[in-house]
Amino acid sequence: MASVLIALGGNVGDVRATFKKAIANICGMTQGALLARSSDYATPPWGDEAQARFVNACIEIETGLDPHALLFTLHKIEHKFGRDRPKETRWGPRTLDLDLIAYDDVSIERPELTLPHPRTFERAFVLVPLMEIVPDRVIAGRSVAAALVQLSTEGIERLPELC
Ligand code: A4P
Ligand code: MG
Repeated sequence: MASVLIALGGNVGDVRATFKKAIANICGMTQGALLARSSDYATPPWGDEAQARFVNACIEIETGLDPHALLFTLHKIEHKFGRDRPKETRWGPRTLDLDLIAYDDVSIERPELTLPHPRTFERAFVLVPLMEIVPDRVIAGRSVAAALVQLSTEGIERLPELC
């Protein structure tokens, strides 16, 4: 079984409700166990700043699926929750984005799957939720905590738990 970190993001629709259902689907469709789930965070848009704020969260799961099968499953779940890739712009608005951040210590460099996710260390909206669940996890030679101190967390707000 592998320990996998997945980042969730979205800024279209009821994103927090989508996350709840998407996480249940991730566990069901990967036969995975949910080891940890961060809070949800409201975050300023990164990349393309002329769009609504995002909600972001991270989870850690344990799964027997290999990395490519796992990514394929995540894409199916994105689609199920309204993601329409052909109509999107890069870094633009979306209902649900599921990024594979790390899969054990596996390293892959292919366009369809790069592990660890190459933009992890540029993104406070990924590192802040990771800090809550796996602060000591080492990704590409750096701990989450050490990577986070290099970034501004301005505008990132932890959201209260949903009832
Ligand atoms: N791909 C390669 N490696 C991976 C991996 N480790 N995990 C490939 C997931 N996908 C991977 O993905 C494009 C292609 O990358 C896929 O076909 C997959 O095979 P995508 O999710 O459609 O790409 P993207 O969204 O255009 O780009 P990227 O760099 O993944 O960015 P994001 O994070 O997905 O960008 N601001 C805030 N605050 N919060 C956000 O969540 N998200 C985005 C979207 C922009 N700004 C944001 C947020
Ligand atoms: Mg993505």
